[in-house]
Amino acid sequence: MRISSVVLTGVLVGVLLTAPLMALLYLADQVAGLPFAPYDVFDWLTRNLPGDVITRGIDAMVRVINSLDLGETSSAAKTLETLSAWALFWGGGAAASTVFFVVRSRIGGDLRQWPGVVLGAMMALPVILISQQVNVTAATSDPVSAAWLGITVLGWGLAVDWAYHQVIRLPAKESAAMVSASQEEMVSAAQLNRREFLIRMGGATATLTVVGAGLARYLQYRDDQEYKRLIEKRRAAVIPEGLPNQDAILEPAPGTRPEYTPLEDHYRIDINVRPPEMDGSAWRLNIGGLVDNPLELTIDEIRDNYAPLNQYVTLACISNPIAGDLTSTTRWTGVSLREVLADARLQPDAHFLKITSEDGFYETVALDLVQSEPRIMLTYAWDGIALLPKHGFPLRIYIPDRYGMKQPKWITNIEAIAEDEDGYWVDRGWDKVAQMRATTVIDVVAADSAYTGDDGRMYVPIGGIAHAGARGISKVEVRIDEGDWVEAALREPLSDTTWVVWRYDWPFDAGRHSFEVRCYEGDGTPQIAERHTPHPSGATGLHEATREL
Ligand SMILES: Nc1nc2c(c(=O)[nH]1)N[C@H]1C(S)=C(S)[C@@H](COP(=O)(O)O)O[C@H]1N2
Ligand SMILES: [Mo]
Repeated sequence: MRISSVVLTGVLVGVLLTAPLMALLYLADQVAGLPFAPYDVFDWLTRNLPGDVITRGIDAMVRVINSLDLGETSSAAKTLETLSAWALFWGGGAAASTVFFVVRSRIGGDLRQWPGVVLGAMMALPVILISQQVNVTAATSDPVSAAWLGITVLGWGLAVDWAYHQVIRLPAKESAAMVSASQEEMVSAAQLNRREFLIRMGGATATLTVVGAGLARYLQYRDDQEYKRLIEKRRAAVIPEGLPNQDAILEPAPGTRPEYTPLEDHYRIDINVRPPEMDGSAWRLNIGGLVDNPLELTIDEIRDNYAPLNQYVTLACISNPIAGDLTSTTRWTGVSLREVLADARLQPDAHFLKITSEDGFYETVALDLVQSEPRIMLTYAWDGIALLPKHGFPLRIYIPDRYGMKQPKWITNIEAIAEDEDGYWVDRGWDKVAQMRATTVIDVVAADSAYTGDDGRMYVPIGGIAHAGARGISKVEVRIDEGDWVEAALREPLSDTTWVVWRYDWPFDAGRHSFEVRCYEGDGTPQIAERHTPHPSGATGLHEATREL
């Protein structure tokens, strides 16, 4: 058989056999919480690639999402990552099978199943090691997870070897037996056998894949629906009191984003294709290091032994571009970190806290900051209900005025240390402090809501938000067609750490117009007007919009 046919057959067999392997892993993951290796492998790669490669990858992804209009950035990004993870594993399987076909055809000889075992083991070993190191998708114990991946990937290796024998070796034997047949007849008979075999194998593996993946997908869908119902029921029971600024006078311009983000619309950014599996009842918060009284707290102990704090918070990702959608507002509930630390009794040489998460994420926060900022909070609820898995169940931290990258979710450990250390994204080239930049956005030029004022003129409400971390907003100004800056009206915000809704009623003038907006922080500091990319310290620049009216 020619080398090109060997390669092609290797690719095809790899594609056909890796698909049902992934379907089987996915099904077992849904049914029994066994590890889903494709996500683990992808997450491992993104954790270990150099920071600038990752940053460029994220940039490119965000640009694709925006230019193709794929909807809300963070959920579109997760969908793309999910597809990439499946594609990567599939491609990896096909590549390994191809190499196997080529090498196997060179070795020759009758080695029985050994080559399959070797292939399976060579693939299983890294997959097991990676999956256990990342340890994000499995709810099962390490030995069970390892055994499961070992058996399935080994089985896959044997199947590839078996297919090799069927396709490459057997037709040769059969045709050798056909003594009376001509050379061409033997070749075409072998090709026919091969084709028939591959078609049959394709049919069988496609069926397995569709049935397995379909069943798993259905199970996940059923879980999701049940979960949604649960969330709705619990939320209705927990936030009865209405929003703190419900008496605010200024009405947002119609079309301004919701001031309080519906929880299901809150952006999500983290280093995992899927949130890590957390067992709420087995989970403990370990507080150790330079403390006299190390603590191991259950989530109930955190909730019951300390006074609850409720804070309305606008969180933003440092990757959020000007006017991007990686920022949202909800109500955070938790306990003051300072109070919990008092019980752990910090030693005098403790100056920093190193926070570590289930997914391997980590950050360090200065104790000076923690001691002077009672709003720093170990958070266990958002929007009145326990944190959703994707938002950090069971525990995350809140640090006012900092971008999301400084605020770990799925916290498992807090260690008091003497020296400062860099966090996950700082190690990958992002700003060490990551203080939120002041930003203003035009959400809407509400031409549909034009009205006639008392002066007989037509007005068009323009509106949006302004945010400067925990530093407040003292003024927002709007400029039309590069004219004079005019002051907008501000709505009383939900809190002094949330965004502020602004509105300017513009004396309408038909035609094409440009609109710009800028804000001033609480102490009068103007928003930075110079344009800069989100990397490495958060985007700066003024939002401009052009509208034909
Ligand atoms: N453990 C963990 N915590 C994390 C991250 C992560 O990848 N892992 N990402 C951070 C980043 S970059 C952001 S912007 C916020 C986003 O929080 P959200 O997804 O709940 O909106 O989580 C932060 N906390
Ligand atoms: Mo982020």
